[in-house]
Amino acid sequence: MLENDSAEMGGNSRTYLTLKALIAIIFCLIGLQYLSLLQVNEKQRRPGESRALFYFERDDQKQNSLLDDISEFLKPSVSLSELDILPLKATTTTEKKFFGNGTSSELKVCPMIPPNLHGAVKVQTDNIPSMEEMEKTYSFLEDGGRFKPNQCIARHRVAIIVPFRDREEHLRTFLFHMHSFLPRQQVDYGIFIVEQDGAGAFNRAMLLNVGAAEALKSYDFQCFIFHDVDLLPEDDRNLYTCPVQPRHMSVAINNFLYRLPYDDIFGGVSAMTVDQFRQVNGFSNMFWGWGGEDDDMSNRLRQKKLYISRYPANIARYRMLKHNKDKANPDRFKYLYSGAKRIDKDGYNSLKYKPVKIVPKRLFTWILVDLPHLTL
Ligand code: BGN
Repeated sequence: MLENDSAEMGGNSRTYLTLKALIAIIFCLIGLQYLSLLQVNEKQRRPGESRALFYFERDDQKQNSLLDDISEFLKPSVSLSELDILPLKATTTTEKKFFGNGTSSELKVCPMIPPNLHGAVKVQTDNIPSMEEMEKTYSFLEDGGRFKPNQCIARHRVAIIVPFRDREEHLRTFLFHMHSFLPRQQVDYGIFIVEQDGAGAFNRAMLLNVGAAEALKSYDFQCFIFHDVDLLPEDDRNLYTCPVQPRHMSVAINNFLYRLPYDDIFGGVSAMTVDQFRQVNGFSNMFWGWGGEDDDMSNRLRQKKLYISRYPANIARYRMLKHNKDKANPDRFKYLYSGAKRIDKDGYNSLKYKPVKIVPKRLFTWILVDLPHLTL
């Protein structure tokens, strides 16, 4: 009996010891995992390695936004003064507005957070009205696809520049969406459709340079949003405002399973102030055919110590319209690798183009342009 008891006690203490050992091992493993996670984050944050001002935790696609002009509702810990990034020039905090009947009223600067946002919005891609019907629907626009809020003075004057050719249906879908989406954001905006004339290789970057130049001739814009015609924002908290640092806006696209393809991407939809655009000498004019021009801009930004910022991926979501793949430019690698040497002589300062038509229509300014092949 005693023997049995002590054998049982021996068995119990062995089980107890094994249990303790197991618990110790589990704690060690958790510790190691924690340390390795710390290292990964440290690696991701090492200066120069990832220039973006947020990083993805790749597993769950959660992203930490470290700095941006994100509104209070996106990043509640930021103080209002930090957010007030581009107040209108010094004294214009109020403005007198005159009405037809002889009365007038004082306008205040719009609130930092537009009051009538919807969050996720419907993206309509079929049964899009004709241009004529849309002109009636959006009769509140001024020529050139221009809009200004009438309740308050907009904080941001934004030129939306869209490179374009042969995609009439996409254009209608884009305009239909954007002119219902943007007014709620209370920005002072205009849409510039820059169409490349002829059937030669498409030069997206050069069209963006042309759009920037023409937009600035027409109005005192503070920033540009470079926008592909086939991308439609899905959430109106994705504010089309002027950024503190260049902002890559099309973070999460349905076609890429709502994941950022790589950290330095700057294509699709991106925002820069006029000053940032000038600092990097605009886009290179050398990229004929698909691909690389946006990566070249990303390199230019890094070279001039500007940093790509992004809104969180649950807000900066886009739907891509269906289209055939364009022919990739076989020279893009060559120009990409030699880009750093060309930044000061290839870009906005060397831009040449022949405007064929510049027409301020109701829904957009149409810029039809002939692009010459420039040599350095
Ligand atoms: C990249 C393209 C970008 C494009 C993205 C997303 C190049 C350069 C060679 C490395 N870059 O591959 O221009 O925006 O895909 O489609 O092709």
